[in-house]
Amino acid sequence: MGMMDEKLLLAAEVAAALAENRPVVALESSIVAQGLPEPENLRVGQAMQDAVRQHGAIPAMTAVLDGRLCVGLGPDDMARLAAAADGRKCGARDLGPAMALGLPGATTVSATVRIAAAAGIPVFGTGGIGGVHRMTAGSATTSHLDISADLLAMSQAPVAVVSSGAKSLLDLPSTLETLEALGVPVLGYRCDEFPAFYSAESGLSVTFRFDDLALLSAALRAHWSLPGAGGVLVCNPPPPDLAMSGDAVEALVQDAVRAAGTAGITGGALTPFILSHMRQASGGQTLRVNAALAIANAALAGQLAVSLAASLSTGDKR
Ligand code: PSU
Ligand code: MN
Repeated sequence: MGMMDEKLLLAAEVAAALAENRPVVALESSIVAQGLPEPENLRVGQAMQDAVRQHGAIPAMTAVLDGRLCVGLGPDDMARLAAAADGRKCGARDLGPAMALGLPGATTVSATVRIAAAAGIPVFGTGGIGGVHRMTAGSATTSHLDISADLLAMSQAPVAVVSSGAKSLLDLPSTLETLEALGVPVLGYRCDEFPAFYSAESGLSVTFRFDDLALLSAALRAHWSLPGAGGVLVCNPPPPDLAMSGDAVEALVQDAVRAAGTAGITGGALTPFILSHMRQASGGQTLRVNAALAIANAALAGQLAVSLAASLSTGDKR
């Protein structure tokens, strides 16, 4: 069956689970290689995998290694990705070139969605998705159009992405409008507001709220029963014991954006600068929230994968 199969390297337990229609959860590796600082990155990557297992599913973290798309990474693979000097942050468009060049690549949401779809994994857990960057004066994070490939990729493949929304340094209204234009449902799991990553408060609404996993699974199956339907964003607010207020986060963003302006930081260096500035200015709180929400989202993704697999085996096939 051609090129895709020989280029997809499924870990043995992932292949076995998929063959038996048991629940699997895709996880991204950019959060480990680029998203979090050492040593939190490897700890969180492992904790996300453990959380998926605790809920009865098999974790499948994705990456490009040795010219192949790996689905299911062990601790050594994660460490290798995090340490790779020539490692790339791979979006969906970067997968082919990185494979051909044999470069190690950590996958973002857009790349992970594409690989999950190729492997037949319908549920994916992550921290937060990329979105539309702010361009308004004063609080701008970019001087030019910058829209994450995550949004388009989510519209192109039938994968449910469990996340705590998008980071509040993004333009959240424009991010939601883009998801609407792309036909991606934004579903709140036990929340009415679109989460703003560090904070549960954005003042923006999800399209529908679900309080029950079986009903959420039914919504996914119904969505995917229509021809051409793509992905779904499932929103899980950050854990309440750690979540910050919307105002506190906004103040941190504004401060960081000002500091970036003063330091002349632009382009690809901007987001990492802002995140690390916020980390320091909050005494590490943003990092604690980030770690906790990523693990909680992996846990919810595990539960959702279990519920979806159960509904597929008992109900009519989709
Ligand atoms: N949000 C996080 N941590 C991350 C990212 C997003 O809380 O590490 C990563 C994800 O991999 C996401 C990517 O897909 O950043 C978006 O990057 P860009 O805006 O360049 O598309
Ligand atoms: Mn971008």
